[in-house]
Amino acid sequence: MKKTVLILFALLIVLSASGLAAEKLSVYNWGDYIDMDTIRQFEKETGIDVIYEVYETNEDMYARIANGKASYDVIFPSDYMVERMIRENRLTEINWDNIPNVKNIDPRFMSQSYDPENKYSVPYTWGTMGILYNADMVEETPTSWETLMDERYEDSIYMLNSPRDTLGIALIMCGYDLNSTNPDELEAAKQLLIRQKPLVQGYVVDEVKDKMIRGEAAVALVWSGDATYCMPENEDLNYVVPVEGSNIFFDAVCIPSNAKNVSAAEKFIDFLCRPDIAATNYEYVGYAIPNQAAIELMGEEEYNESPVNNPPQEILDKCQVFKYLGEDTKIYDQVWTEFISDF
Ligand code: N2P
Repeated sequence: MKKTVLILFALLIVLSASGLAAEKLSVYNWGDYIDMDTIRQFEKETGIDVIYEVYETNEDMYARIANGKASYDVIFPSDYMVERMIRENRLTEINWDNIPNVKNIDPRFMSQSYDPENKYSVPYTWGTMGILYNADMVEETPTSWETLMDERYEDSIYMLNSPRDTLGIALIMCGYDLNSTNPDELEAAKQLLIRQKPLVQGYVVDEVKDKMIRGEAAVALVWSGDATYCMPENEDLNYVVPVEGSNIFFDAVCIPSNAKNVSAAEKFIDFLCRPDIAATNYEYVGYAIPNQAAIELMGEEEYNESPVNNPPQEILDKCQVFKYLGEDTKIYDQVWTEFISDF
């Protein structure tokens, strides 16, 4: 009896010691923004355990990092949020010697305005905002953001529960710049969203995909990659970037300044830049990718067949990137909280 207890004890100690020894990498990403097989393959190849958590918006991710309660090794901020986090010293400079696969990234996606010397971010995906519509449920093919105010779609519109995205589009609909910091213009955008309320079935983020696939609404404000994800699942679904112009976004991979395992983070980022990994990951995620070698691997022609991920230049020319607005971000926070809390 004594002996058995002792053996059990010894076993416990060995088990917990090996548990401690396993290297860990903590990844914080948008929902549905990586193929879980990509993670499993990374774990298998490196022996590193990935702890994976998801968020729905840049603002949620930022709040969690800024309040200091959590530390992550890898995050996926968008352009304006990269800019903000650089300015606030919240990101680690990337050691490019450890990311040799960056050579696969099309140089056009490097050194953009949000990280001009490309010190802190590795391009991951890009896309536009637009309208996902169900051709069977709309009266005519949408071409304008006005569709989102069309009374025929009462209770049949989904909007994004994301402050910059939804206020940005409302600003465009009012004829203003999507980076406006003018309080009167933001108030006008909020009033427009209040007028729109009876038409809106819900403010959602990741759930929009299943809802649109099931045909629960006629139209939805979405990010292009979510349209790519939905369209093969329901042949009535289609995507349009409205004529008034829209937002184009660039999402990146970064290492927060309080990361605990920078070397594993670099291994992970380099892995994501590998052409075979970027290609299979693209098949799942659906967002356009900056990885030229992966695109060639999949076949450029096939990749370019997606009208959602390859909008014509005249459409791209009408799209603008969100900028970090400094102190004026507070106006957005305030207007958005006022609006969404009594939706
Ligand atoms: C994926 C989130 C995409 C982020 N669910 C758009 N910037």
